[in-house]
Amino acid sequence: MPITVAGNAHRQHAPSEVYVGGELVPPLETPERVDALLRGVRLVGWPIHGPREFPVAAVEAVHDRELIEHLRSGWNDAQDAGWPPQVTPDVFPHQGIVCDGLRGSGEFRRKMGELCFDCSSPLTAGTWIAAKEAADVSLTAAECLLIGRERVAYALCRPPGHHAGPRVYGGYCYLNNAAVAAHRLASEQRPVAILDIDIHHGNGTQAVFYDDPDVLTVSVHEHPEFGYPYYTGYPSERGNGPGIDHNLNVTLGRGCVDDVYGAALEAALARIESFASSCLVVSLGLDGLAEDPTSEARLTPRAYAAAGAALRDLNRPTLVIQEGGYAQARVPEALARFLAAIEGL
Ligand code: SP5
Ligand code: ZN
Repeated sequence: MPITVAGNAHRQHAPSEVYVGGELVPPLETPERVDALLRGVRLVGWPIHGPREFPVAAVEAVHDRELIEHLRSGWNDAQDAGWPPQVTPDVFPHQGIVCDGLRGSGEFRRKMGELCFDCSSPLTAGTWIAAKEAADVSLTAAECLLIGRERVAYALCRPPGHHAGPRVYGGYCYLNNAAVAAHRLASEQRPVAILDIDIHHGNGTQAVFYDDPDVLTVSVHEHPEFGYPYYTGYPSERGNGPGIDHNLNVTLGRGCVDDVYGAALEAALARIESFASSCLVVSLGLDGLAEDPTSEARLTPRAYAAAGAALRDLNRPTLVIQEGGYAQARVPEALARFLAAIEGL
């Protein structure tokens, strides 16, 4: 039977409010999400293990040391500098103002603006502990695949990770759990394929592997003309240098329904099938559900069952990493149907 890895330290990251469109609102990315996801796991009965702690070197393989240091100690620096208990940048080094290289009125101020790309992802007292645990959850699940004991493992990561790039965080994401695990898997058995089916573009994962022909990145998401994060995710983004044509963006129109989603997923899977990877990492967001407030998609749990079944048919060792999904009433059923289908039930 496949296994689940989940931790508890994520609860220490629980912002009380975040900015959306300039307004402070209650956050969607909450500890209670994990409770809903665990309800889904219990519906399929997969055993649940705690994470092992890994050296931070595993994270340094995909993230700049300065980003890691900022996540680790930026909140403390901010408190010393008189910032509020939830720290969000309020000035960014926009290309319209930066003139002669990136400088700032002090290191901390420069890092705040440079390393964070949106206003919905505050640093709090427990953010580093939670983000590091999520990376450890994904690495622990990856080890299960490497040992060869499981064909499928589910990493119940929170906070999510796929918007975090080598040197930037945002979109509720701080460390890129999927990229960290994929890098670890690729170091043992190349090549690796990543399929990102969160409804938002996996810009961070794309950026980490953009030049790398050994890690194929494929993302299915709402078109950036209307879908978060708005500035990336176009089909013209195909990779760079040796990594050209090892990144594929498949975009969805407004109000996407199950059948349309299934066809888009087929195109994504065809590319993965043509790439003989030793294993597959799936960034699973459940935020395409009709009830989810962060997308315009109108999917039902049936779409996630179909995705799980299609992945089962690929028949490769598969690491499933939890990304987004905010419609807590619908998440347990969608997750359970995905997991049951990927198991082959
Ligand atoms: C990991 C992940 O799923 N991150 C998503 C971050 C999305 N944040 C901004 C969402 C803006 C939603 N706007 C709501 C408009 C109401 N229809
Ligand atoms: Zn998402």
